[in-house]
Amino acid sequence: MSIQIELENKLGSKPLYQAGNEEIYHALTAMVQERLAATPRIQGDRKLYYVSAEFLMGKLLSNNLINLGMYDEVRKTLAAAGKNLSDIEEIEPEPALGNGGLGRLAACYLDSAATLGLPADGVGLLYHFGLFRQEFWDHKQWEKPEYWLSPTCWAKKTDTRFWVPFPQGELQAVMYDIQVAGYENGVNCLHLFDMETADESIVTRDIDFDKHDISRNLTLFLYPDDSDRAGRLLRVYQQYFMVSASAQLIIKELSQKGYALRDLHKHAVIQINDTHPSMIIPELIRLMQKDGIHMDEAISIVSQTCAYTNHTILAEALEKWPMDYLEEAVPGLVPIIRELDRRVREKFPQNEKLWIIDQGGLVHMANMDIHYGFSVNGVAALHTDILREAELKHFAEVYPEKFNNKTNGVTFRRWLMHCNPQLSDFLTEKIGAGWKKDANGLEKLLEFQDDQEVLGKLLEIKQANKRELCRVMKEKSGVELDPDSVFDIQIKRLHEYKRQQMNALYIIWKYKQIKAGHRPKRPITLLFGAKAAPAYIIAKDIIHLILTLQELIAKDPDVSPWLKVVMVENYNVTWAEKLIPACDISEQISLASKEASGTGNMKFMLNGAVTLGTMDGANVEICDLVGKENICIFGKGSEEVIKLYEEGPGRYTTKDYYPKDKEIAELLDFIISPAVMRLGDPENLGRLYKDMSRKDWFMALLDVKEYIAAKEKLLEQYEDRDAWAKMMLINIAKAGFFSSDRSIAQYNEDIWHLK
Ligand code: 26Q
Repeated sequence: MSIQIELENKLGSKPLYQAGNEEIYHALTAMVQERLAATPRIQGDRKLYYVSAEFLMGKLLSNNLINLGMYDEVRKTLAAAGKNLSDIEEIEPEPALGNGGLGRLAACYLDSAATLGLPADGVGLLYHFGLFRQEFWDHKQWEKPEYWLSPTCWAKKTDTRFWVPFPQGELQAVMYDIQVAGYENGVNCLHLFDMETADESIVTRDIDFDKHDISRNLTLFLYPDDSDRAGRLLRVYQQYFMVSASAQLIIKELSQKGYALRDLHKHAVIQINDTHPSMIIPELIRLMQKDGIHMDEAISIVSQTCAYTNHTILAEALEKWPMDYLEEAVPGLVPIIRELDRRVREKFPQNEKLWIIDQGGLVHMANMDIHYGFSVNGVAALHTDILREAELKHFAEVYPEKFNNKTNGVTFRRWLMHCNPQLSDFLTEKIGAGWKKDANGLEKLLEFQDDQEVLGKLLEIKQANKRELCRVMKEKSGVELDPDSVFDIQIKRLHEYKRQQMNALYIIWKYKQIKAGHRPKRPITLLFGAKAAPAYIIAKDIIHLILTLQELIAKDPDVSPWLKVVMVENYNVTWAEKLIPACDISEQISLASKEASGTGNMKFMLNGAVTLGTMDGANVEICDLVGKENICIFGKGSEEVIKLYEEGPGRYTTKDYYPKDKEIAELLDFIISPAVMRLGDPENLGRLYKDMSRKDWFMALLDVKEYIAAKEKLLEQYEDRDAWAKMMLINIAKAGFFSSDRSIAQYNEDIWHLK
């Protein structure tokens, strides 16, 4: 049956050209879901469970069409009926079940595991409200609930249910499944647990809700917290609900395959995505003991089953739960955690840093994972080195064999084929389709690095993507962008270590330059997208500064023809898919040693942007691959930065820059200048000015001058369009390493050994 007939049947025999986009969306998803159901489930004798509190899947229609091999045909069929697939996709709400990098990585990994035909399911929570929807009012962020569930959404309720014990009584976990299709391969599953008693009506104003009754609130919200805000009791309840249901699912599947519980480690691997699911270790031990397995053996089995990925070096982001929280929320695990700690203390009586429970009664979740898991991995080469040599040095000394690196990757199905079909088709035309299955094949493009026609075409495609972004921006926010300006983009969660505030200092510098008559050769557009954790005051102040500068510049006729600043509202995966293909300069400017990897940096490179960045996270590997001539690196390196921190307070001090350095002082003073204070809120601006001039914990002032100089140099280079196109080509050609297919193959080779 042709796709057209199939769709028209679903439309109750209405011709496609007469149907509305919403009707077509529902017909299409129904058709895709039937195909998914008919696609063979990936089977195996040894299976991976990727347990994660976050899966930031993004919209799924196009991704499924691509992976099921129907994308081109559907696009053509719709076009013939005068319909546009991207308009239809608009109907789908984005499930924002993740904060940022870690959640999006989990989604890329599910796509790649299925693509490689590996039996690998994701397990997590079905939050009714995803990460808050961000609104801007008065140059400030406001948070609104982001509801995404509907009877036609991709998550389907199953009959699988488990009881999870809490002091308040048992709660029933209900499993929902989202099918995950591999690219031209079988399907795996993402299992998300919800609670039938969850009650959306307890949400009062915006994202406020009654925190007390876990039977009503447990699965309502994803914690809008990115790494540095203290978690609360509810988060412990959520984590336990997730891991207890996961553990029961894993055990059930094992027994369905006919294996004994004591053979768990032979048939299952559990990848613990950061410490959020760490309680799965004591929970499995608890369940095994209940089944009559002795503690020693239970510990041994679990330790051969669990592997841990670390995603952060920020000490304040490593989860440590006060023992009394655990006693209150998960008393059943407490004796087990105490026993696990007792064994560690017995083995390492002198080495307090290795203990699970510290002197202050805090339970260090990562420490438990490292002792009682068989693998510990970082997410980029530099990050893993820092874990080995600094942050987790004492552990690497006693367990050197456990430590390994798995540099992150991204799925090229979403981050090239879907978001940049023109580039994708052009690459295929030039080098064949082999890169879709083996991303290293992109290197074939290097043959064309001096081919004027190919270089011209790359510029043309970039221009088309920039125009498309202009169209979307106009439609969504009424903002007009100039497609002939340079597009410089920084999109990521708002965090001081990522240094959006340093980019804001550049804006101030450039504004002053233009005011003084030094106009750039070509207009510049600086685009931002960032959500701040609701309780992260300074992060919100930085958003406020950027939005205030945005207005100041837009209203200034001397400057606005040359400089435009736009922060997009509610930055999410869908926005990223529009912004990344349109980018010229990719901002990756974290303080060296602080960004574990970054994955946006990879997506930009793949789409032909040039990186402006520090030697941090995976930028280091990008630099190695493309060579120093094809990336713009600036700033202090990680060793110097780590030394500055080690030498203690006072070693790095803003006094060396402010007010001492006149150029820097001018930039900081501008934040509280009358022109800015009139437009913005003096409280926010004053607080940020104070923080940046007195504390500057992430050392923006250390690198800001080099940063400005580097950006100016890159803008200069942009004017040599041929040379720039060649840089673009080399970046695209070398991006193959950052395919998540490569990451997953390495996980399997070194850690999982699935079969
Ligand atoms: C912890 C405790 C309480 C509440 C919330 C949290 C919490 C929530 C989210 C802690 C961390 C996160 C997310 C971390 C994250 O996204 N890390 C990023 O992971 C990416 C994938 O490996 C890396 O590329 C980024 O460098 C890293 O910042």
